[in-house]
Amino acid sequence: MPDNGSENSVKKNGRSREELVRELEKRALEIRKNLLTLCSQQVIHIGGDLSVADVMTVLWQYQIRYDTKNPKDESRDRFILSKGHAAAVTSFNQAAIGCYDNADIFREYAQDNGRFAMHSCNLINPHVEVSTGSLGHGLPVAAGIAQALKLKKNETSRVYVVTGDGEHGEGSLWEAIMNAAHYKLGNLVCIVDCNGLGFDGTLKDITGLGDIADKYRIFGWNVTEVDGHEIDELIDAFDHLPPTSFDKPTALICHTVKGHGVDFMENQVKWHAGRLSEENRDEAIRQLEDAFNRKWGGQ
Ligand SMILES: Cc1ncc(C[n+]2csc(CCOP(=O)(O)OP(=O)(O)O)c2C)c(N)n1
Repeated sequence: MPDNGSENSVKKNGRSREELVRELEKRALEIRKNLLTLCSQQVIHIGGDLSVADVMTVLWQYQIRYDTKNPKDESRDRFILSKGHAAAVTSFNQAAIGCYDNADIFREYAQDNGRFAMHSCNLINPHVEVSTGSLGHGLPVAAGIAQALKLKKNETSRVYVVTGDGEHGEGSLWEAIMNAAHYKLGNLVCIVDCNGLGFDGTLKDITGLGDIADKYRIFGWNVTEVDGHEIDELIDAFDHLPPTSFDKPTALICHTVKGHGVDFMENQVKWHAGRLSEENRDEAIRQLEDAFNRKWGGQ
């Protein structure tokens, strides 16, 4: 299997760091444009898709070891979307590395027997490791898979799981956090999309979650904190993951903004999920393209 997944992944080979960052930012822009376009056709969880879009782009298009033609290859990395409502951003990233075409997603989303919906199902989509949507289950399942891989002496595969900070209101996550440390699951990487908002308010008001990085540390995890919209920091964090034989699981705490990149969506609870008018979609895409061109000068 290629080092970081399919032939459509972004490779370091021969690229300067700046070129690597630019390429991944360009790809994250494409992901956001696809999300906004889909959101003008269907209701999607746009806020939490946009907050985790940069993280998912680096994970899926740079980091993960996954053969799109052989999704059950034993040596693959496993990916579990614990915040299962971010299915759209996952599907578009998988499309970017060749699991399907974007057109399949636009055509099948929320249709009878379609492979794509608000939440993903592994019975109809072979690129979905575990069906999710009910919060609080993905991390416990991921910890179980990580433990099974260790028992099978699989030293190459990692288990990546993406959780929401609001999702940490589920007690089942904390049981898994405790157990993953106890069983020294160095092959487990829990990515936390810390956008500070849940379904209907700020986490400060809803759960009193406090400092999530400190909590993971106290539970015995290796913790890295990054700005979840800085591609450069994300590359670094993934490049420096400890080996799978490490004696602690890793939490990658990503500080993000819900609705990131679109001024009328940022930090707005009402954009947790919704549908965009065509006019607002065009305005949102214009904002994202302007920001990219301002930074990279239309290179
Ligand atoms: C067990 C369960 N309870 C409630 C919900 C409804 N729900 C969907 S998303 C969400 C908020 C999750 O917040 P967070 O994990 O921070 O996600 P994000 O803000 O990143 O979208 C809730 C309560 C659910 N999917 N599952």
